[in-house]
Amino acid sequence: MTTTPEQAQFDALIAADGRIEPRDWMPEAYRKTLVRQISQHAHSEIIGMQPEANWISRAPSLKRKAILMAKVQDEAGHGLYLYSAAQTLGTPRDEMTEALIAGKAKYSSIFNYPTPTWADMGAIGWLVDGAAICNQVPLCRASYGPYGRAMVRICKEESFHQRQGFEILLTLMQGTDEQRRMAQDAVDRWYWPALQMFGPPDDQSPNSAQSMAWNIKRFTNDELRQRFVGMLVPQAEVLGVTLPDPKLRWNDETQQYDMSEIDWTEFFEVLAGRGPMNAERLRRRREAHEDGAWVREAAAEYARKRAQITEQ
Ligand code: FAQ
Repeated sequence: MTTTPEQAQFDALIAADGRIEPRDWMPEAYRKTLVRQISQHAHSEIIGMQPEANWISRAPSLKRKAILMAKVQDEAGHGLYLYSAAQTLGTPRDEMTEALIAGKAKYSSIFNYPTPTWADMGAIGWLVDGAAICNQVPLCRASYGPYGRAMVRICKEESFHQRQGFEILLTLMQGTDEQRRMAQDAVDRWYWPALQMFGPPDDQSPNSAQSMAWNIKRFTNDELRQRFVGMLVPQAEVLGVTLPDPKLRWNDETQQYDMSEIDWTEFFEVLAGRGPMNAERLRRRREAHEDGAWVREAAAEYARKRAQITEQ
């Protein structure tokens, strides 16, 4: 196959670690993979509002409530920047939303677990936002300009989210025996799903090699998972919680953490829509979309009238 001048220019830009912008020529497969990843990421932020929204009305103090509300609003904002980034690739937002509510689009497995206690707010901030940061900081250097730039702001906000989760757990760990048990129980339930956020193991990750060649992903799923565990170990010591893996220890020879086998059957079940909360998350999302129909109609009508006025 002969290389076209556009393809050669694209390849040269990628080789020089440059940025691809919306009006630049790009291979269709590059565009498709970006729409896939960015839209899944946007859906995750939007669905990801639900597990924490569950606790806004029951937060233990006014201050906690204000912080949690701000965090959940941040997630909505992240979803919006990401949908905007995906739209620059030519896929309309409506199309992405339709795919989500029809149950055809993927979103992160992590948001299909329930949040039965207040300590879950701590565990989500510490572990889920912690994993999100670990995975997303390298995405600030993604070769697609609008995605990389959106990630910079998102990562700053995620890092505040992670600290607030850590602080919730620290407060509980300094409390009564019951509060400490509640914190440990939440860590036990969120630890393994948080490790699964990084995606399947490298030998079962069909997209990694190409995404790395295009400088979208900078590290493999397993590399980032290892980095995350390395980040958690000293923080767990400060908190006084135990990471629920009896085999977890540093291996001097391999220069990485040994750990138990992750339950990939559970992961693939969740991806297939059979996790504990998949049906509920989609039902709620559909309902919110339907409830918002009048807002979309009113906004469209307002825009139509404004356009008429400016035409006159
Ligand atoms: N869940 O070949 P790979 C957040 C899918 S953070 C569901 O390795 P890739 C913040 C994958 O899409 C969470 N599906 O794929 C927050 C692919 O399916 P496809 C969101 C998963 O793309 C915190 C297939 O498996 N973060 O929202 C998962 O190279 C607190 C094969 O996998 C991002 O989206 C999974 N865990 O690597 C919000 C980050 N893992 O499309 C609220 C950006 C894999 O071929 C509260 N995304 N799959 O049908 C990425 O970095 C990558 O897309 C990976 C997957 C690493 C997720």
